[in-house]
Amino acid sequence: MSFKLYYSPASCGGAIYSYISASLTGLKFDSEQVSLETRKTASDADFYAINKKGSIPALVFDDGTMLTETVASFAWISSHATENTELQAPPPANTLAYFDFLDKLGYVNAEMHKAYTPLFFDKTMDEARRNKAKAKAVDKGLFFTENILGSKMFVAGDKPSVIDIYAYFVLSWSQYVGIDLKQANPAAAAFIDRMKALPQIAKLHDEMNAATAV
Ligand SMILES: N[C@@H](CCC(=O)N[C@@H](CS)C(=O)NCC(=O)O)C(=O)O
Repeated sequence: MSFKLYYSPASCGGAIYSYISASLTGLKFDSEQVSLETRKTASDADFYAINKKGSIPALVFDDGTMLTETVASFAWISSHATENTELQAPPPANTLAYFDFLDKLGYVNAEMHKAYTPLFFDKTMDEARRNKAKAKAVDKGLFFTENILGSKMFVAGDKPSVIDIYAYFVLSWSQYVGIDLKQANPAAAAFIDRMKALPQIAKLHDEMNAATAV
C-alpha cells in the first residue's frame, strides 16, 4: 500500500523521523514538505485542508486513511520493515511483545519528547521554571537509559528500531536547551555517540542537512 508523507526537515518532532524511518525501510513513498509557519505545502496547498490538525507527520494512504500521530506513523512504517532493511521491525502484531514495543515508543513520544517541548517553545518561563523543566527532561531520559535501553545496544533487537531513532533525536536536543548530557546522563551521551556512528544514521544526517525547508 503506498502513502504520501507530509513532513518538514525544520520540525522538531516525529515528522522528520517518520521520513527517516521510512527511508531506512526502503519503502517507496511519496513525500511533500509543509511549512509550519504558513501551513502551506511545497505545492502551495492549504495544509489544514489536508490535515485538520495542521500538524505533521501526516501519512495519507491511497484509500484516504490518514495517520497523524507519531506513534501510529512509526508503528505503521516499522511494521513494514522487512529482514533486508536497516530498520528493526517490531515483534509480530497482536503479541504482547508488540504492545510492549508500542509502550516504549509511546514513552519516547509522550514523556521524553513532550518534556523537551516547553524548553524550545515556552518563552514565558523564568529561570527557576526553566531549571525545573530541564530537570524533568533529564529524568525522563534517565528512565529511558536505565529501564528501557538498559545494557542493550538497541531497545528492541540487533538493529536500531524507531524507538532508538526517536530517542536518539530527542536526547540530542539536550545540546540546544542547555542540558549537559555527558554530565547529567552519561549512558545517554554514550547512546548518542553509538547511534551517530552507525552508517545509516550518518547517511540520514547528510540527507537532513541537504534538505532545504520550504
Ligand atoms: N500529537 C502529535 C503532534 C505532532 C507535533 O507536535 N508536530 C509538530 C511538529 S514537530 C507540529 O506539527 N506542530 C504544529 C502544530 O501542532 O500546530 C504527535 O505527538 O505526534
